[in-house]
Amino acid sequence: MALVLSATQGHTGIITLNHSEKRNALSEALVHELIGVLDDFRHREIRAVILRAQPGIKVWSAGHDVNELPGRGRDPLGWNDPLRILIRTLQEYPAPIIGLIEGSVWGGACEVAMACDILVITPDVSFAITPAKMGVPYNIGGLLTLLNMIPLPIVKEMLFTAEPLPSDQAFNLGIVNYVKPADEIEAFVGNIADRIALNSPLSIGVMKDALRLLSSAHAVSPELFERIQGMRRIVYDSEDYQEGIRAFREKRKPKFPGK
Ligand code: KGA
Repeated sequence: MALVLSATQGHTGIITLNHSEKRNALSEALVHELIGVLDDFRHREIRAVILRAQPGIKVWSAGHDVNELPGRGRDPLGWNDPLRILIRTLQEYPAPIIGLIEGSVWGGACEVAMACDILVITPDVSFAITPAKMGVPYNIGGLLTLLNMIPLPIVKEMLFTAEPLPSDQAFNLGIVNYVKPADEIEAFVGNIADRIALNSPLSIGVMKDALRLLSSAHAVSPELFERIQGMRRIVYDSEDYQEGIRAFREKRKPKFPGK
């Protein structure tokens, strides 16, 4: 069974996450298929991509596949981690990606949403960024993706509480472009894609890339980078990290010793 479905309508490509049994967790296999579809769309010069889950779904994506997080002592979100590869692919994709979101969005899937260019959601959507529930030190690039989309006090609250941010707050803060009822969202998003497809793909592609480069133009010195990596290492070497993953696998609440 395909973990990801794809279709095209004119210049628009549609990607549907299709692994609801595992709540569309971003496993290596699912990410691999998703990137394969984007490669195909790129060759076919698709001008706008819609990234969605199955209509009416309760969980848009449960985030990183927790069962694929490495054991203690290895960076859980290193450069070649599937989530990291997916985020870079979305950000570097040469045409706009519109996130059509229904249901709850968890952990790394929130970053996937934030890596989309335009977000349209239904009223039932919530975004919960949950590394603190897992003892995971989120990575530098990932924090920057979030910071580019979410105001700092809200990012802090989301990261520290790991609790869901509801759709109305996401809209009021400008994190998402539109909130639409479930029975209207598909036509609404299709219409945005059609309007984008009428414009110059070259102009749009260059502006998307320029915006990506400008918004990632933070001055991170090698010393600062290494310092943050060193701080992160303390976390993924910790008992908290082991306990977080163990608790998920045992389907219970974690008890973090804080060391
Ligand atoms: N990774 C792997 N498997 C997952 C998963 C995940 N993130 N989320 C759900 N599953 C599996 C789960 O183990 C179960 O498998 C099935 O999907 C249905 O889940 O049937 P199995 O083999 O037991 P469940 O929990 O029964 O579904 P539910 O009751 O509908 O609840 C849905 C939610 C999404 C609320 C629940 O599954 C959940 O809390 N999942 C974890 C959400 C989360 O915190 N994700 C963050 C992952 O970490 C992450 O992205 C990082 C790296 N991070 O934040 O730093």
